[in-house]
Amino acid sequence: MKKILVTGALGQIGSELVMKLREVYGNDSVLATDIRKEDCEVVHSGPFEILDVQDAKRFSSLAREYHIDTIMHLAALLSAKAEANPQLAWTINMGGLVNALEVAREHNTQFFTPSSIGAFGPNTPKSRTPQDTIQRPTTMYGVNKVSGELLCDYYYQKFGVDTRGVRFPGLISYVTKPGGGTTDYAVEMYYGAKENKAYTSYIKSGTYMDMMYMPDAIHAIIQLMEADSSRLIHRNAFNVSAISAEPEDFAQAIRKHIPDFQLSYDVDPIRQAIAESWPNSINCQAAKEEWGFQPKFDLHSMSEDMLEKI
Ligand code: AKB
Repeated sequence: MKKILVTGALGQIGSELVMKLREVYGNDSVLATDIRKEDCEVVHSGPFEILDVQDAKRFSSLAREYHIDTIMHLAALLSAKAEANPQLAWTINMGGLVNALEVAREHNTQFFTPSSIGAFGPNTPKSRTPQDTIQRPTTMYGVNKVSGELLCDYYYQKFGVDTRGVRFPGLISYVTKPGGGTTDYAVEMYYGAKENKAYTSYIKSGTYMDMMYMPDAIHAIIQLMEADSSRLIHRNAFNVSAISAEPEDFAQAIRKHIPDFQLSYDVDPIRQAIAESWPNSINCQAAKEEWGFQPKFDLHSMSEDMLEKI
């Protein structure tokens, strides 16, 4: 029986990943951890422990106590928040990752952590960005993500830890809102459309970024972790995406369901600069070939589902 420890379990990805993992592997097989506790399904449907990922000793003792064989390390600050406090981002994002990898090494567990399209920078090819290419990000978040990818590969090569990861695009979900990211505008637009038939975007019209619907993201994590290790040429981390879109594309998709939806702009220069340093669209061929990545939702099916479920 699998025993999975998830950090950052109450965050945007964690809150859906934990519920899906519990459905697949059983409630008691998934230990959800987070720095805070809330009255929610993740806390009530299976084991939950408070864990600050900076506390290496507690991290290790929880892994021992629950006989953990897989760690899914999600706790991190997102791009805009990291840019507002780069020193804190380094401490949490890198300190937490080193601790998580050390626990994986000590307890001989499989390991997953997400990288991001933020691992690319302004001199990366912008369209159909290859799996292996220039990675010179200009944000602290990007520096953390590239360092994290290298560190995970190092733990695989040096210590034999079975580390795997994906470069996530902006993730769109109606369950838990993201916080402190650059791609958050896309999620906010659906809520704006449902609540007020209007949204003011902090990202400029014409700025393309990769996006994906959360059910596809959760499925991708499980599929990658279940993949035959011998098929993986790459490990940390695979390009994955389903949609390349700019604010007007979302507005048009929303207007199919809410015809009088109004989109206006009040651009935030900091998040706009981050967005402009990222690719317009990434190439996911390696993920498709090595472990069968195949997202189900495009912009229109995602928009229909989001607007129905919010
Ligand atoms: C962010 O905007 O920071 C994240 C990401 C793309 O990694 N959603």
